[in-house]
Amino acid sequence: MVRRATGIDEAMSFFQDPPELTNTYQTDHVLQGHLRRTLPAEVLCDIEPELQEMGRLAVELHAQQLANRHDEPRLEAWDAWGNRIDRVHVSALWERAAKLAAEKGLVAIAYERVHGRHSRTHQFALVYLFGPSSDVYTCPLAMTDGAARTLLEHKNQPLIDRAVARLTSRDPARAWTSGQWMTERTGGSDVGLSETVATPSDGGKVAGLPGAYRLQGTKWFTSAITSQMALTLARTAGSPDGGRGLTLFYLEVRDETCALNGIEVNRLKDKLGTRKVPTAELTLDGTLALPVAGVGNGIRNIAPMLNVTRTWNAICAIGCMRRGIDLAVDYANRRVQFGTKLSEKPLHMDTLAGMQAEFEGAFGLAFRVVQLLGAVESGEATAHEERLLRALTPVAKLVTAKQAVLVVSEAIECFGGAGYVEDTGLPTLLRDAQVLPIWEGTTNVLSLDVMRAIARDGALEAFEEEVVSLTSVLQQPRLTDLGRLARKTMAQARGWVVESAERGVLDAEAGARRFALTIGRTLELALLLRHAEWSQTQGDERPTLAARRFAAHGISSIGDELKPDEAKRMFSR
Ligand code: MFK
Repeated sequence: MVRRATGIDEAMSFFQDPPELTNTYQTDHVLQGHLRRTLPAEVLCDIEPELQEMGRLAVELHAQQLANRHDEPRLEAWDAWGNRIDRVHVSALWERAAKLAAEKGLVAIAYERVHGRHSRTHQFALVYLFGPSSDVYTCPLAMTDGAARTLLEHKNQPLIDRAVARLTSRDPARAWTSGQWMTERTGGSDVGLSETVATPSDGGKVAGLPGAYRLQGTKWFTSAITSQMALTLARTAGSPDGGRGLTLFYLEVRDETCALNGIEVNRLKDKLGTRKVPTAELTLDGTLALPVAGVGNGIRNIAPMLNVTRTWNAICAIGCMRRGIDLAVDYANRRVQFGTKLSEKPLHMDTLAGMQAEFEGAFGLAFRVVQLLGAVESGEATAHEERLLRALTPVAKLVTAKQAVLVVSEAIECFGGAGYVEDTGLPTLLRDAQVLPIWEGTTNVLSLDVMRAIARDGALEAFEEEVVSLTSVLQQPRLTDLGRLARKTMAQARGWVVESAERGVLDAEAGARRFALTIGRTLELALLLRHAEWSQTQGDERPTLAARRFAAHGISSIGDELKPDEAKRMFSR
């Protein structure tokens, strides 16, 4: 027995065993069930060894996370002789994660497309396992995936030739990551206010490619400044105000001599969470950059990147929920209070069941978006699937992010005071979860995006069709009852859209968040039910239990609403 405190008789002292992880693929019946239901058997057989290995690595990396808690990024602005070098040092875990991510193909798999429409599921199953052990290395990976997709979508062949092979490389020595520099001091949500200007350079080139502009401005919140390239926005002379007047640019952070491309790193951000991510404030002063898709319509042109990174956000949200629950369940089997293990306490198990139900709902929605993305990218999507992907991406991002904060907060509470103590590593989980509803569009901004998709892209019909098709296959009586609840709530949501449109734009805006959350939870329930129906045929009742508990939490936040002026009056003095 190890003596763990000096001067205390071991026989009289108690030490709590900490929670432990075991291979996070082998112990994850939710992921396994989803893959068995949605993938052809030969695809699952092919990818399962990778999943097993990632589940093993997740445990190993988790131990490294705990051991290197204080290893945070550092900016070395000057060298000994007064030269500005702006070198950013990252943690040892980040260096390892970069190598692993390339070797395991965490971005590449989506572009190699070995398993056709299932390649995105393959990729994101690995990302889901890797994410919570990576100290948010998923951030640069998400942007890298988004950049590759955006360059391909715009068919900019010279930039595809230059960058995409690197962004999707499995060779750590060759692999690049990309930044996504959008936010300025004027706004992270209202990107159309961006002040950075772009002026045609006189013969300037980027990587030997002509037609470069020089950028002048400040980027206020640039995640993962260690990337080799970035996509960014700037306004050319004479362009109109707003997002339409911005242009999407490609730039490389350093030139072939390793000198910074007219970029100064002013400082790294001191943030609540994602502390291992080197997030920087930058000054662009003559940065050479190439337009990706002509001049103008920068926000529309960067949208493919946003949609990919928002999908990563949803997957990372379910990954961190799963991690919190994993640790809390293991702990419940170790911790004894009031005479029995916590796992024997009905109230504690009821609490864990509530968390698990939220996680399983979120899981189904996030992986449905992944499935749709795979179908669209492989050219096999129906018109319904294409419309649904556009509308479901912001819904999944916003609802899963909120669930992640809630579930991870509960997971911390499951440890009592220990969960509040830094060197258990548990507080980091909550801090890192808190970014999920903020970056890549806040809940309110994404709710407005959902309303835009309803107005322009037939999203309401796509949501309805999805709920009907998922619930119409249900046969088990308990599940059909809940299916009726999902359809009823969907009808209520449609009624709200129609009525609020009649009442005017302010009412629709005020209710957008409650509407989007309602749609998200309704679809989560419908997807859970669909999965539960299949699981029953496999003799597995767990998804049915999760669906029942999820429904008991409620799925609608539409009801007796305040009018916008009433909400304002609550704060009148
Ligand atoms: C852990 C994994 C995740 C890791 C990620 C880490 C990286 C984090 C780094 C960042 O956080 S980067 C910053 C992320 N910033 C945002 O997400 C911006 C949030 N704000 C919005 O999303 C606003 O809604 C938006 C800037 C888009 C609003 O700007 P505008 O100027 O009012 O745009 P508008 O008029 O709504 O849309 C312009 C065009 O883009 C329209 O098309 P048209 O020109 O044809 O009319 C829109 O339809 C189109 N568009 C906008 N959003 C779209 C879209 N198209 C498709 N999908 C979308 N989501």
